[in-house]
Amino acid sequence: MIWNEYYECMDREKMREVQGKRLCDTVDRVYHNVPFYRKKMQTMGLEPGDIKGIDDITKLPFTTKQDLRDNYPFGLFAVPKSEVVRVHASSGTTGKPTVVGYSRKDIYTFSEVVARSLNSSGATRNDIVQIAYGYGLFTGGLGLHYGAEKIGATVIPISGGNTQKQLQLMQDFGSTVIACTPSYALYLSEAMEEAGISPETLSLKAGIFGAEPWTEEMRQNIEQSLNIKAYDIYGLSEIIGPGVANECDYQCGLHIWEDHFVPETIDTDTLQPSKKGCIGELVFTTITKEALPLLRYRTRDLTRLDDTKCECGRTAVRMEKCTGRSDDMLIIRGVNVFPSQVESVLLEIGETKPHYLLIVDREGALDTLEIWVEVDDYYFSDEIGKLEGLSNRIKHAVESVLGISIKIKLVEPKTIQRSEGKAQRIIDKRKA
Ligand code: DLL
Repeated sequence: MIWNEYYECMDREKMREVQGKRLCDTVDRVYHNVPFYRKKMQTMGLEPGDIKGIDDITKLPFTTKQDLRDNYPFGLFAVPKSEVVRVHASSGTTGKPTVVGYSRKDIYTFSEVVARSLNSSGATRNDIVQIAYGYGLFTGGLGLHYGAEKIGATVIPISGGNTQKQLQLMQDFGSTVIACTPSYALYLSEAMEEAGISPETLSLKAGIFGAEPWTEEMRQNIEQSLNIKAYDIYGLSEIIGPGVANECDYQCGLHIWEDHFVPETIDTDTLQPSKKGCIGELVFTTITKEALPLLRYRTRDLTRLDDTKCECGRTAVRMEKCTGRSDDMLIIRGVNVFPSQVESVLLEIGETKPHYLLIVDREGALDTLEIWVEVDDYYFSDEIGKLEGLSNRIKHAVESVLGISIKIKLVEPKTIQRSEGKAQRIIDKRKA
């Protein structure tokens, strides 16, 4: 069963019509209610009437995270504060958080898109969904919560952390679905192993993992260690939170709920639309949001779009699993490096633990990259040759993918800090 067959399987031409109409309404609203957008459009010589359909979207101005910061906290809201029923915020790395707001209708939309996401991950009213995303200003916990209630599932609102309790409830309550970051899923599987809990004895069948990049190799690792099917859920607070897109059973890209969020990909240098099917920066325009409608929001996430029909029957465009953000991209001696490239290689070799950390530094004028990888205890008790052999194998494999020389440091289990939310995989000492 598809949660909202009407929209999820809509003929593409018809979808473009729906999007066009909603886009025109949104542009009209932001022009009249958000001085920031009115000014931007006026500077470009653009009036709401110039936007006649979805093809005109490329005429509109972009919005960036900096624009949200500059208008902190509520400057981009398009409704009076009395209409705002909830706010969320993301911590951000510098100074003030990014604040987002929701009207009652936006909360309804939020639960609708999360309901679709859960449903496309196979969850139904018969499931017990353990929500281990953080509750609070982060959109993960409450976002998943409302969607899971909407499909009629039984919700366990445990929030992030408290790993022993997670395991206890998972066993005692018979959770069938776990929702958390992929890195926390790894942590849970490790804790399970330590506690002598075999995943086969649990009722878990699916995981809804997102909020951070994770590779196909990581998916396999998690699926095996937890004995579940692992689905990718994507979203960002500026657009609504989790549930902007989600995988279906075929796991061949994440369906974007595009009757609410119109995706584009752009070339980051020219800011022009990327060529069809090519990787670019993902950009979203919200077309139903009331409190914080955003035009062409630059996500910094890199992916490509595929609008061919999926085997599941949905026509909703799919974004490829997003394994990198332009912000996460390290430039080391002029070479672009994504942590996900390292993750793929490590997990493919398969002789280490799936916990790693990239440490970037500078020696004189030269950038250096050291990768810490955890290995089993027994490597340290065994003869040193084994450790060296493994270290060399990893070094060569990573170097041949990245094209730069690196250092590998094999470390004992638990050396790298475990994450209850989004994992931190990079320490860039050049910025210190
Ligand atoms: O992370 C919302 C969310 C919560 C998504 C729970 C999924 C599950 P923010 O904190 O605003 O919102 O961070 C958004 O996280 O731009 C991506 O860079 C990254 N991200 C989110 N989901 C994925 C994913 C939430 N599935 C930022 N794969 C986004 C890769 C993801 N990156």
